[in-house]
Amino acid sequence: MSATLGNPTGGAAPPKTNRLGLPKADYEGGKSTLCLGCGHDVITKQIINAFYEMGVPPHRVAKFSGIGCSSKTPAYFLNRAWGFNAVHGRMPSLATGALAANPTLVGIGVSGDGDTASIGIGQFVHLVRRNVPLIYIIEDNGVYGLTKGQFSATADIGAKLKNGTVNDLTPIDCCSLAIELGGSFVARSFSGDMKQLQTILEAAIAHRGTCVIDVISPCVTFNDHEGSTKSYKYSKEHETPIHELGFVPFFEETLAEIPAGDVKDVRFPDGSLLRFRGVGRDYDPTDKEKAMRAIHESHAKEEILTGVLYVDPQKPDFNALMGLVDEPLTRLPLDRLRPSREALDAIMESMR
Ligand SMILES: Cc1ncc(C[n+]2csc(CCOP(=O)(O)OP(=O)(O)O)c2C)c(N)n1
Ligand code: SF4
Ligand SMILES: [Mg+2]
Repeated sequence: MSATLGNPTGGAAPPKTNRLGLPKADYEGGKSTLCLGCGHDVITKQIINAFYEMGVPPHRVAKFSGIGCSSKTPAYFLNRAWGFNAVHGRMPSLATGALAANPTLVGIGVSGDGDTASIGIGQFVHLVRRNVPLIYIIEDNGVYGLTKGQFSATADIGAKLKNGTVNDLTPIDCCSLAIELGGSFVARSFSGDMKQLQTILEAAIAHRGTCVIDVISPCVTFNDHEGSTKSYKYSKEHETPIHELGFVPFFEETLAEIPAGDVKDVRFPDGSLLRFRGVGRDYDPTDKEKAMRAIHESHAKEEILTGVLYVDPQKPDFNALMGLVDEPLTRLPLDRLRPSREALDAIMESMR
């Protein structure tokens, strides 16, 4: 009886669809095998929401990851996308190659704080300085969840493990590092702040260049206790959004959530608009020095500063800097793919 409610034809109501006519189910993936309550699963849900709302065709997406609980998550979203699971910490070089070979794909990488800031730091820094067009999510829980909870390089000084071990090594802040390296979209969020996270992800889909999104994502099994600075309770109490965010994708016209007025608007090349309203602070997300200062001050105040901390939508991405063509290399005929005999002869001649 309940199946007929609200549907005069008597059949099941058709599912809600996005601008491509696809239901949310087309953006989902396999069933998660992570611990119940893991922050990473909440991030997965927001990735599904963001790609659905933005109406990205799932088969136009390439998913990348390394090794870790976080790196398992691309299996739990966008089943119909392409996917590649790299060796621990080596996802950036794979993604760089794949997205150079086919720039028509929307690239999303999911990594962990260990996969990025410990073993993968050498790869991460070069991805950012090259501005490879990849949405790079760090699911940051301060520990190596998959190998039973050792401190990672993002663990705060004074943070305590369950067994009482205290971290006294300086943490790496992936956001300030990314801004320093010329990152063109740098954000921090918290898995417990779902609305902000979804808005950041939607804006990242519109951006062309590396989007570093560091998401505090509590590990409920190994790092959610008293004395942890990445627990759900600590993160909830210390999260400090630096602004309110509103996003209008290029295919919509109005932004009802945040009225114009005391706001800053940033427009992306595709016409999408990101609107920032300050929350009692003098903050400009396009000012690199202010962003760095705000992050440093947040450490001293023990705040977890969240929002889009820095953005430069005009910075050319890696493919543009390299002068690559917009078409996938596999579709180029041989005469466009390799230099002609005359061109090679001229190079040889020049070296005589
Ligand atoms: C080359 C190599 N070294 C070490 C490991 C063991 N290992 C697997 S996952 C992992 C850390 C994962 O931590 P993180 O990236 O923070 O992901 P999380 O599990 O916390 O989501 C380590 C050290 C490995 N798989 N390969
Ligand atoms: S060990 Fe931690 S990070 Fe891994 S699935 Fe469980 S809660 Fe999540
Ligand atoms: Mg981790």
